[in-house]
Amino acid sequence: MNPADTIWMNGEFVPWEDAKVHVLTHALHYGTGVFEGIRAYETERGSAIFRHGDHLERLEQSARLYYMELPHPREQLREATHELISRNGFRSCYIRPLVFRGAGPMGLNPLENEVESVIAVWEWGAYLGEEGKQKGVRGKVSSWRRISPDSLIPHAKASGQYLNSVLAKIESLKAGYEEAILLDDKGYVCEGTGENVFVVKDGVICTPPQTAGILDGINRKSVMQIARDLGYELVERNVARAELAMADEVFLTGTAAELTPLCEIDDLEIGPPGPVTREIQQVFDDALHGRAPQYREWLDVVPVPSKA
Ligand code: PPE
Repeated sequence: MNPADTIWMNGEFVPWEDAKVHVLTHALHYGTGVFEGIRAYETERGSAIFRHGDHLERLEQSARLYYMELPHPREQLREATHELISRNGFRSCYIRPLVFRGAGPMGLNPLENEVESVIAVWEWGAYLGEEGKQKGVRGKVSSWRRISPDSLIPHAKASGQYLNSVLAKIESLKAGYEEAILLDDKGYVCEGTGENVFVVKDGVICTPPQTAGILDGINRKSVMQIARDLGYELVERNVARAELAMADEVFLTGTAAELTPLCEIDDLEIGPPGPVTREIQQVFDDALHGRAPQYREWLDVVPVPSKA
Protein backbone atom coordinates (compact mmCIF):
# COMPACT_ATOMS: atom_id res chain seq x y z
CA MET A 1 0.00 0.00 0.00
CA ASN A 2 1.41 3.37 -1.07
CA PRO A 3 -0.08 6.28 0.86
CA ALA A 4 -1.07 9.57 -0.74
CA ASP A 5 -0.19 13.16 0.16
CA THR A 6 -3.74 14.35 0.56
CA ILE A 7 -7.02 13.06 1.99
CA TRP A 8 -10.47 14.59 1.65
CA MET A 9 -12.14 15.03 5.03
CA ASN A 10 -15.49 16.65 5.73
CA GLY A 11 -15.33 18.82 2.64
CA GLU A 12 -11.66 19.81 2.81
CA PHE A 13 -8.41 18.53 1.39
CA VAL A 14 -5.98 17.85 4.24
CA PRO A 15 -2.44 16.41 4.38
CA TRP A 16 -2.35 12.61 4.98
CA GLU A 17 -0.82 13.03 8.46
CA ASP A 18 -3.49 15.51 9.55
CA ALA A 19 -6.51 13.35 8.67
CA LYS A 20 -7.36 12.47 12.27
CA VAL A 21 -10.41 11.71 14.44
CA HIS A 22 -11.10 11.89 18.17
CA VAL A 23 -10.75 8.72 20.28
CA LEU A 24 -14.43 8.98 21.20
CA THR A 25 -15.50 8.70 17.58
CA HIS A 26 -18.69 6.64 17.72
CA ALA A 27 -17.69 4.44 14.78
CA LEU A 28 -14.41 3.50 16.49
CA HIS A 29 -16.34 2.05 19.44
CA TYR A 30 -19.43 0.63 17.80
CA GLY A 31 -18.60 0.19 14.11
CA THR A 32 -21.16 2.76 13.00
CA GLY A 33 -19.68 3.54 9.62
CA VAL A 34 -20.29 2.57 6.02
CA PHE A 35 -17.73 2.54 3.27
CA GLU A 36 -16.89 1.71 -0.31
CA GLY A 37 -13.95 0.21 -2.11
CA ILE A 38 -13.51 1.61 -5.61
CA ARG A 39 -10.67 1.50 -8.11
CA ALA A 40 -9.39 3.90 -10.72
CA TYR A 41 -7.39 2.58 -13.66
CA GLU A 42 -5.11 4.13 -16.21
CA THR A 43 -6.88 4.13 -19.56
CA GLU A 44 -6.31 5.70 -22.97
CA ARG A 45 -8.62 8.54 -21.98
CA GLY A 46 -6.78 9.16 -18.70
CA SER A 47 -7.40 7.89 -15.21
CA ALA A 48 -10.91 6.39 -15.02
CA ILE A 49 -12.98 5.24 -12.05
CA PHE A 50 -14.77 1.93 -12.50
CA ARG A 51 -18.55 2.17 -11.96
CA HIS A 52 -18.14 5.20 -9.72
CA GLY A 53 -21.83 6.08 -9.76
CA ASP A 54 -22.84 2.55 -8.72
CA HIS A 55 -20.41 2.60 -5.81
CA LEU A 56 -21.67 5.97 -4.59
CA GLU A 57 -25.24 4.76 -4.88
CA ARG A 58 -24.39 1.72 -2.74
CA LEU A 59 -22.65 4.00 -0.24
CA GLU A 60 -25.80 6.08 0.06
CA GLN A 61 -27.94 2.94 0.50
CA SER A 62 -25.59 1.49 3.13
CA ALA A 63 -25.74 4.79 5.01
CA ARG A 64 -29.52 4.88 4.78
CA LEU A 65 -29.88 1.34 6.11
CA TYR A 66 -27.96 2.49 9.19
CA TYR A 67 -30.02 5.70 9.53
CA MET A 68 -27.40 8.08 8.20
CA GLU A 69 -27.65 10.64 5.43
CA LEU A 70 -24.65 11.39 3.27
CA PRO A 71 -23.34 14.75 4.55
CA HIS A 72 -22.52 15.74 0.97
CA PRO A 73 -24.48 14.95 -2.18
CA ARG A 74 -23.16 12.13 -4.33
CA GLU A 75 -22.12 14.50 -7.09
CA GLN A 76 -19.95 16.44 -4.66
CA LEU A 77 -18.28 13.21 -3.49
CA ARG A 78 -17.70 12.31 -7.11
CA GLU A 79 -16.03 15.61 -7.90
CA ALA A 80 -14.01 15.54 -4.68
CA THR A 81 -12.70 12.11 -5.68
CA HIS A 82 -11.67 13.42 -9.09
CA GLU A 83 -9.79 16.28 -7.51
CA LEU A 84 -8.23 14.01 -4.89
CA ILE A 85 -6.83 11.71 -7.55
CA SER A 86 -5.46 14.68 -9.52
CA ARG A 87 -3.95 16.33 -6.45
CA ASN A 88 -2.19 13.11 -5.52
CA GLY A 89 -0.99 12.61 -9.08
CA PHE A 90 -2.23 9.00 -9.25
CA ARG A 91 -3.01 7.32 -12.54
CA SER A 92 -4.44 4.22 -10.91
CA CYS A 93 -5.42 3.84 -7.28
CA TYR A 94 -7.83 2.38 -4.76
CA ILE A 95 -10.49 4.77 -3.44
CA ARG A 96 -11.98 4.43 0.04
CA PRO A 97 -14.90 6.69 0.95
CA LEU A 98 -16.06 6.28 4.57
CA VAL A 99 -19.15 7.81 6.16
CA PHE A 100 -19.36 7.44 9.92
CA ARG A 101 -20.77 8.67 13.21
CA GLY A 102 -18.26 11.01 14.78
CA ALA A 103 -17.31 11.99 18.34
CA GLY A 104 -20.14 13.03 20.62
CA PRO A 105 -22.32 11.31 23.16
CA MET A 106 -21.28 7.75 23.99
CA GLY A 107 -23.80 4.96 24.15
CA LEU A 108 -25.64 2.97 21.57
CA ASN A 109 -27.93 5.68 20.30
CA PRO A 110 -25.86 7.21 17.47
CA LEU A 111 -28.50 9.66 16.28
CA GLU A 112 -27.04 12.72 18.04
CA ASN A 113 -23.53 12.08 16.69
CA GLU A 114 -22.61 14.02 13.61
CA VAL A 115 -22.16 12.07 10.39
CA GLU A 116 -18.67 12.66 9.04
CA SER A 117 -17.14 11.65 5.74
CA VAL A 118 -13.69 11.04 4.36
CA ILE A 119 -12.25 9.87 1.07
CA ALA A 120 -8.79 8.34 0.99
CA VAL A 121 -6.87 7.11 -2.04
CA TRP A 122 -3.76 4.99 -2.21
CA GLU A 123 -1.89 2.85 -4.67
CA TRP A 124 -2.82 -0.78 -4.06
CA GLY A 125 -1.54 -3.70 -6.09
CA ALA A 126 -3.21 -7.09 -6.54
CA TYR A 127 -5.03 -7.77 -3.25
CA LEU A 128 -4.49 -11.53 -3.26
CA GLY A 129 -1.12 -11.20 -4.97
CA GLU A 130 -0.22 -10.91 -8.66
CA GLU A 131 0.62 -14.60 -8.65
CA GLY A 132 -2.78 -15.34 -7.10
CA LYS A 133 -4.48 -13.49 -9.94
CA GLN A 134 -2.57 -15.55 -12.49
CA LYS A 135 -2.40 -18.98 -10.87
CA GLY A 136 -5.21 -18.91 -8.34
CA VAL A 137 -5.29 -18.86 -4.54
CA ARG A 138 -5.84 -21.59 -1.97
CA GLY A 139 -9.11 -21.28 -0.10
CA LYS A 140 -10.62 -22.80 3.03
CA VAL A 141 -14.26 -22.90 4.03
CA SER A 142 -14.40 -20.90 7.23
CA SER A 143 -15.82 -22.18 10.49
CA TRP A 144 -17.42 -18.73 10.73
CA ARG A 145 -20.72 -18.28 8.93
CA ARG A 146 -21.46 -15.08 7.03
CA ILE A 147 -23.55 -12.61 9.08
CA SER A 148 -27.19 -13.45 8.63
CA PRO A 149 -29.96 -11.02 7.68
CA ASP A 150 -31.60 -11.90 11.02
CA SER A 151 -28.90 -10.03 12.90
CA LEU A 152 -27.27 -7.56 10.52
CA ILE A 153 -27.62 -6.28 6.97
CA PRO A 154 -25.55 -8.27 4.46
CA HIS A 155 -26.59 -5.79 1.73
CA ALA A 156 -24.92 -2.90 3.55
CA LYS A 157 -21.19 -2.35 3.39
CA ALA A 158 -20.91 -1.37 7.03
CA SER A 159 -17.69 -1.13 9.05
CA GLY A 160 -18.82 -3.13 12.11
CA GLN A 161 -20.03 -5.98 9.95
CA TYR A 162 -16.47 -6.58 8.79
CA LEU A 163 -15.52 -8.19 12.12
CA ASN A 164 -17.11 -11.25 10.51
CA SER A 165 -14.67 -11.12 7.57
CA VAL A 166 -11.76 -10.31 9.88
CA LEU A 167 -12.32 -13.49 11.93
CA ALA A 168 -12.64 -15.63 8.82
CA LYS A 169 -9.54 -14.05 7.24
CA ILE A 170 -7.39 -14.58 10.34
CA GLU A 171 -8.57 -18.16 10.65
CA SER A 172 -7.70 -18.97 7.04
CA LEU A 173 -4.28 -17.24 7.16
CA LYS A 174 -3.29 -18.97 10.40
CA ALA A 175 -4.24 -22.30 8.87
CA GLY A 176 -1.98 -21.58 5.88
CA TYR A 177 -4.56 -20.58 3.25
CA GLU A 178 -4.87 -17.35 1.31
CA GLU A 179 -8.60 -16.78 1.49
CA ALA A 180 -11.67 -17.95 3.39
CA ILE A 181 -15.02 -18.85 1.88
CA LEU A 182 -17.94 -18.23 4.21
CA LEU A 183 -21.12 -20.26 4.13
CA ASP A 184 -24.40 -18.50 4.85
CA ASP A 185 -26.57 -19.23 7.88
CA LYS A 186 -28.22 -22.12 6.00
CA GLY A 187 -24.94 -23.73 5.00
CA TYR A 188 -24.86 -22.63 1.37
CA VAL A 189 -21.80 -21.02 -0.17
CA CYS A 190 -21.96 -17.27 0.38
CA GLU A 191 -18.76 -15.37 -0.42
CA GLY A 192 -15.12 -14.69 0.38
CA THR A 193 -14.04 -12.24 3.10
CA GLY A 194 -14.15 -9.45 0.52
CA GLU A 195 -15.20 -11.14 -2.73
CA ASN A 196 -18.17 -12.80 -4.39
CA VAL A 197 -17.88 -16.38 -5.63
CA PHE A 198 -18.54 -17.97 -9.04
CA VAL A 199 -18.55 -21.70 -9.77
CA VAL A 200 -18.18 -23.14 -13.29
CA LYS A 201 -19.39 -26.66 -14.09
CA ASP A 202 -19.91 -28.11 -17.57
CA GLY A 203 -19.83 -24.65 -19.11
CA VAL A 204 -22.55 -23.24 -16.83
CA ILE A 205 -21.64 -20.48 -14.38
CA CYS A 206 -23.40 -20.31 -11.00
CA THR A 207 -23.23 -17.68 -8.29
CA PRO A 208 -25.15 -17.40 -5.00
CA PRO A 209 -28.22 -15.13 -5.17
CA GLN A 210 -28.80 -11.95 -3.16
CA THR A 211 -30.96 -13.92 -0.74
CA ALA A 212 -27.89 -15.93 0.30
CA GLY A 213 -26.74 -12.94 2.36
CA ILE A 214 -24.05 -11.76 -0.06
CA LEU A 215 -22.89 -8.23 -0.54
CA ASP A 216 -24.20 -7.55 -4.02
CA GLY A 217 -20.84 -6.83 -5.55
CA ILE A 218 -20.45 -4.36 -8.35
CA ASN A 219 -17.78 -6.53 -9.93
CA ARG A 220 -20.15 -9.49 -9.51
CA LYS A 221 -22.77 -7.60 -11.55
CA SER A 222 -20.15 -6.66 -14.15
CA VAL A 223 -18.84 -10.20 -14.49
CA MET A 224 -22.40 -11.55 -14.76
CA GLN A 225 -23.05 -9.21 -17.65
CA ILE A 226 -19.74 -10.04 -19.33
CA ALA A 227 -20.40 -13.78 -18.99
CA ARG A 228 -23.86 -13.44 -20.53
CA ASP A 229 -22.54 -11.19 -23.31
CA LEU A 230 -19.95 -13.90 -24.07
CA GLY A 231 -22.82 -16.36 -24.46
CA TYR A 232 -22.44 -18.31 -21.21
CA GLU A 233 -25.41 -19.57 -19.27
CA LEU A 234 -25.29 -17.81 -15.91
CA VAL A 235 -27.50 -18.94 -13.05
CA GLU A 236 -28.04 -17.29 -9.67
CA ARG A 237 -28.85 -20.11 -7.28
CA ASN A 238 -27.85 -21.61 -3.96
CA VAL A 239 -24.51 -23.38 -4.21
CA ALA A 240 -23.72 -26.34 -1.95
CA ARG A 241 -20.33 -26.52 -0.26
CA ALA A 242 -19.29 -29.67 -2.14
CA GLU A 243 -19.92 -27.92 -5.46
CA LEU A 244 -16.78 -25.86 -4.84
CA ALA A 245 -14.60 -28.97 -4.82
CA MET A 246 -16.53 -30.60 -7.68
CA ALA A 247 -16.40 -27.53 -9.93
CA ASP A 248 -14.35 -27.31 -13.11
CA GLU A 249 -13.39 -23.77 -12.17
CA VAL A 250 -14.04 -21.37 -9.27
CA PHE A 251 -13.24 -17.67 -9.19
CA LEU A 252 -13.72 -14.69 -6.91
CA THR A 253 -14.60 -11.11 -7.81
CA GLY A 254 -14.24 -7.86 -5.88
CA THR A 255 -12.85 -4.38 -6.26
CA ALA A 256 -9.68 -5.09 -4.32
CA ALA A 257 -9.24 -8.68 -5.58
CA GLU A 258 -10.53 -7.95 -9.13
CA LEU A 259 -10.98 -11.43 -10.65
CA THR A 260 -8.93 -14.01 -8.77
CA PRO A 261 -9.25 -17.75 -9.45
CA LEU A 262 -9.46 -20.31 -6.66
CA CYS A 263 -7.15 -23.27 -7.40
CA GLU A 264 -7.82 -25.31 -4.25
CA ILE A 265 -10.54 -25.58 -1.63
CA ASP A 266 -10.06 -27.39 1.69
CA ASP A 267 -6.93 -29.11 0.31
CA LEU A 268 -8.83 -30.47 -2.68
CA GLU A 269 -7.51 -29.42 -6.07
CA ILE A 270 -9.80 -27.47 -8.37
CA GLY A 271 -6.94 -26.92 -10.78
CA PRO A 272 -5.21 -24.03 -12.53
CA PRO A 273 -7.47 -21.29 -13.92
CA GLY A 274 -9.55 -22.84 -16.72
CA PRO A 275 -10.72 -21.48 -20.08
CA VAL A 276 -13.96 -19.88 -18.83
CA THR A 277 -12.16 -18.04 -16.03
CA ARG A 278 -9.42 -16.94 -18.42
CA GLU A 279 -11.84 -15.64 -21.04
CA ILE A 280 -13.94 -13.67 -18.56
CA GLN A 281 -10.85 -12.40 -16.75
CA GLN A 282 -9.47 -11.05 -20.03
CA VAL A 283 -12.65 -9.19 -21.01
CA PHE A 284 -13.08 -7.92 -17.45
CA ASP A 285 -9.52 -6.63 -17.45
CA ASP A 286 -10.16 -4.93 -20.79
CA ALA A 287 -13.31 -3.32 -19.35
CA LEU A 288 -11.43 -2.03 -16.29
CA HIS A 289 -8.69 -0.52 -18.44
CA GLY A 290 -10.98 1.05 -21.04
CA ARG A 291 -10.04 -1.41 -23.80
CA ALA A 292 -13.58 -2.78 -24.22
CA PRO A 293 -15.69 -0.21 -26.12
CA GLN A 294 -18.95 -1.98 -25.21
CA TYR A 295 -18.32 -1.33 -21.50
CA ARG A 296 -17.06 2.26 -21.82
CA GLU A 297 -20.05 3.61 -19.91
CA TRP A 298 -18.73 1.87 -16.78
CA LEU A 299 -15.82 4.32 -16.66
CA ASP A 300 -15.90 7.75 -15.04
CA VAL A 301 -12.93 9.55 -16.56
CA VAL A 302 -11.14 11.91 -14.16
CA PRO A 303 -10.99 15.32 -15.87
CA VAL A 304 -7.53 16.79 -16.37
CA PRO A 305 -7.35 19.93 -14.20
CA SER A 306 -7.14 23.13 -16.24
CA LYS A 307 -3.83 24.97 -15.80
CA ALA A 308 -5.46 28.28 -14.89
N1 PPE B 1 -18.33 -9.21 -0.51
C1 PPE B 1 -17.71 -8.54 0.49
C2 PPE B 1 -17.93 -8.95 1.90
C3 PPE B 1 -16.90 -7.46 0.16
O1 PPE B 1 -16.29 -6.78 1.13
C4 PPE B 1 -16.71 -7.10 -1.20
C5 PPE B 1 -15.82 -5.95 -1.55
C6 PPE B 1 -17.38 -7.84 -2.19
C7 PPE B 1 -18.19 -8.88 -1.80
C8 PPE B 1 -17.30 -7.49 -3.65
O2 PPE B 1 -17.91 -6.26 -3.90
P1 PPE B 1 -17.48 -5.30 -5.10
O3 PPE B 1 -16.16 -4.72 -4.74
O4 PPE B 1 -18.55 -4.27 -5.16
O5 PPE B 1 -17.42 -6.13 -6.33
N2 PPE B 1 -14.72 -5.78 -0.69
C9 PPE B 1 -14.03 -4.51 -0.62
C10 PPE B 1 -13.20 -4.39 0.64
C11 PPE B 1 -11.94 -5.19 0.67
C12 PPE B 1 -11.03 -4.75 1.77
O6 PPE B 1 -10.07 -5.46 2.06
O7 PPE B 1 -11.21 -3.69 2.36
C13 PPE B 1 -13.23 -4.25 -1.87
O8 PPE B 1 -12.95 -5.17 -2.63
O9 PPE B 1 -12.87 -3.11 -2.08
